[in-house]
Amino acid sequence: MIKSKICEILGIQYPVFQGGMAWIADGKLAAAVSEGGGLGIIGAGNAPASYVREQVRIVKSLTKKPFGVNIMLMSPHADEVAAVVVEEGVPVVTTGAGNPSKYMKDWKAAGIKVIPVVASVALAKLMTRLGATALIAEGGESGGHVGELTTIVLVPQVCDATELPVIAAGGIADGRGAAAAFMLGAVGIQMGTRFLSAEECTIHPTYKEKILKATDLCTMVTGKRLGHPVRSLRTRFSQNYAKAEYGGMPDDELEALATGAFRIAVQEGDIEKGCFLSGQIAAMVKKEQPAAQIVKEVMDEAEAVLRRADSWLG
Ligand code: TUI
Repeated sequence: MIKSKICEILGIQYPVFQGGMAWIADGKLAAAVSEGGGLGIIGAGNAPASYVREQVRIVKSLTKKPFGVNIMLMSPHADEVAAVVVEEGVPVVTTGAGNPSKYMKDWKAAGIKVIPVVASVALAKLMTRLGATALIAEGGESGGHVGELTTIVLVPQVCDATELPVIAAGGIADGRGAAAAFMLGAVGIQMGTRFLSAEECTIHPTYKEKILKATDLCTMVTGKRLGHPVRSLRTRFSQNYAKAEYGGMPDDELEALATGAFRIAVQEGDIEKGCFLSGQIAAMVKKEQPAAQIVKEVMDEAEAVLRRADSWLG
């Protein structure tokens, strides 16, 4: 069984994180992943602090194992959510879509293990200096908010820039991807898109079906003009958005077009108004299964891949 230092640090069985996907990763999904031996993570997204508190209490009622909360730093509620994780004694906090420097001191004082997502070497170095527990290096193959660099380019550079354990994310959905991440120097992986197919993931059936039927060129990136590039499934919504983006629609109208679109996809499955966030790897997500089975299957497969690789050496 694959074990790494992140397992010891966090008290988990498998070095597998479930991405804290906004509107998707609720207490039920996070608890299922944690019960399966990985690290389940609640996605705070743009939700108010009361929602996050409620989801934290759900996880605590379903598992005694460690779990995390992802704080989306562009959220208008980020400050309140940052306080809730302290009040609720959340063991692990991950952050995304920004720089969490201003919260680090309080989180560390509360004994929280802080694991920021970084998309550049500069942020990796800053987070190392500020006392992060580990880093998630997320490449632009991922769904949602994306940085510039790919996983295969970002992960080794982040590993060289820090002494901290590095978790690889972006474009990983099976044991081959996990094995490749370990070869790049990572000690764990984070998957988002693969967990969209979990039985405990309660997204709208249309969303799940779209992921299970996705093909290689199914995703696209929109939102670059406003400085918030987002990867999602290529739908009428995303194509219309791209047309508006490059057709000179004013900024405020463009922003209004996207408002609420993630939530609409998740809860209503509306293909006209919803933005279905997805990583590029969706095409390799082929079946619905329990979250715990996903965690085990990916790590068993990674182990088999690494053993096979050894035999290449003659
Ligand atoms: O955060 C994500 N993925 C997300 S967040 C999200 S919700 C959203 N809402 C409105 C606009 C945009 C997104 C949907 N998906 N992944 C983690 C991630 N963080 N990927 C890349 C980054 C990142 C990028 C730049 C982190 C830090 C950064 O630089 C910050 C700085 O100031 O240096």
